[in-house]
Amino acid sequence: MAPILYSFRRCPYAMRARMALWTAGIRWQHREVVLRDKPAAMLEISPKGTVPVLQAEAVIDESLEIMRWSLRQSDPQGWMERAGEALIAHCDGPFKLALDRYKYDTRYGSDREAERELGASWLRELDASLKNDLFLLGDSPGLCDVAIFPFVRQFANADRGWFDAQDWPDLARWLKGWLDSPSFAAIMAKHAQWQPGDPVTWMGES
Ligand SMILES: N[C@@H](CCC(=O)N[C@@H](CS)C(=O)NCC(=O)O)C(=O)O
Repeated sequence: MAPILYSFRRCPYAMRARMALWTAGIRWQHREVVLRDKPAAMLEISPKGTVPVLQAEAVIDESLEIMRWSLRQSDPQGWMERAGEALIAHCDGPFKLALDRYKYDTRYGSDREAERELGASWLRELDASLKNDLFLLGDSPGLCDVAIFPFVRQFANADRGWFDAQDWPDLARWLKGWLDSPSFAAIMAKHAQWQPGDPVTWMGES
């Protein structure tokens, strides 16, 4: 049976999972989730209640694991050869923390500009490394590029004017490359909320 993916369009974790499924050429049954109204079928297999959740031969409810599972099926661009685990750990740890505290400063009672600077200081490091290479770990994309760009997108969108005014041309070029890519356009297709009994929404290549 084709795997089932519980996903939310704007979630950066779900984006990275869909990018990997798509690039691996996997065909999946797409179930669009609304976070305030999570389907019982998803909570039954993954009670922690985060997206993405992939139901394949086993249940995988961590985005990086879904990426690795997809790339074990097929890794046509050799993403696993440039995994960049340390970069991903920084993205998912300190950068995500600063991103949330920048974007939702009223909710966290945080200092918006200080948090933005914490995130930006790492982005300046990425920009410096992108001066030598087209991608974060060389001239071809790796797991880390795909795992990280959805979070940089979110950071950029928090204040697009400010982001665009920064002097990080190689970071901006790298982000734009991902956002303009056919794979990103494909995985950002809009779907109505999934309801039990709906006809299957197929995504990915057959
Ligand atoms: N570590 C998880 C994090 C996933 C996550 O936090 N997803 C968010 C949406 S972007 C979520 O589902 N939050 C639960 C909620 O908002 O109820 C992963 O990598 O898959």
